[in-house]
Amino acid sequence: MAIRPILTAPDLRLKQKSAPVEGGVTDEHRALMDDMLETMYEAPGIGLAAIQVGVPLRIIVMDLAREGEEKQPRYFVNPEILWASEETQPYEEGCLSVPDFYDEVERPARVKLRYLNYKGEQIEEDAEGLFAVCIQHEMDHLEGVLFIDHLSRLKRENALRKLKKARKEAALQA
Ligand code: K2U
Ligand code: ZN
Repeated sequence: MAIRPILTAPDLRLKQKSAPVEGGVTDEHRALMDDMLETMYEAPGIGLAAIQVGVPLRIIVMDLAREGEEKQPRYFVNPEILWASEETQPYEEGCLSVPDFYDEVERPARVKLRYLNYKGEQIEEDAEGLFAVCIQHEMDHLEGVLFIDHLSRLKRENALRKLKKARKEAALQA
């Protein structure tokens, strides 16, 4: 397993639409998911999409276990939302690709998912609460959408300006 670099905005690769995994889940995909999970734990985060480590495939990993709880890794290949509730819920989101910026995003409170798991088996599952928030946040990544794209233009431009300033200062100190 290996920790991979996480792309940060405004890297244009994050705006790509990721391609479906064709022909089933292979050992190569599983090795990628193992690396993604190790990268996510180290960040730390609770979810990660393959595009965030530069791989434009429809693959997501997640672990919603709390601090001190046993790890509960989850794997989602070619995830689809079959149904979403009209009821929405706000959540203060962050993103490993938009560091140090948090803001409230409104999303459907409950969704019905269909995806392939680590073994390549087809699963249908209902999600609510933080699971619903996280899977929708990660599925946005598969469409090239960041959570700041759901905010006002002023808030989005403010976030990107802060990121560009931080990147310039880091380059000067390197
Ligand atoms: O996509 C990512 O960058 C992973 C996010 C997932 C996430 C975003 C918003 C809401 C829930 C999950 C990172 O895990 S951001 C860090 C984080 C950690 C705990 C709770 C919320 C966000
Ligand atoms: Zn994110």
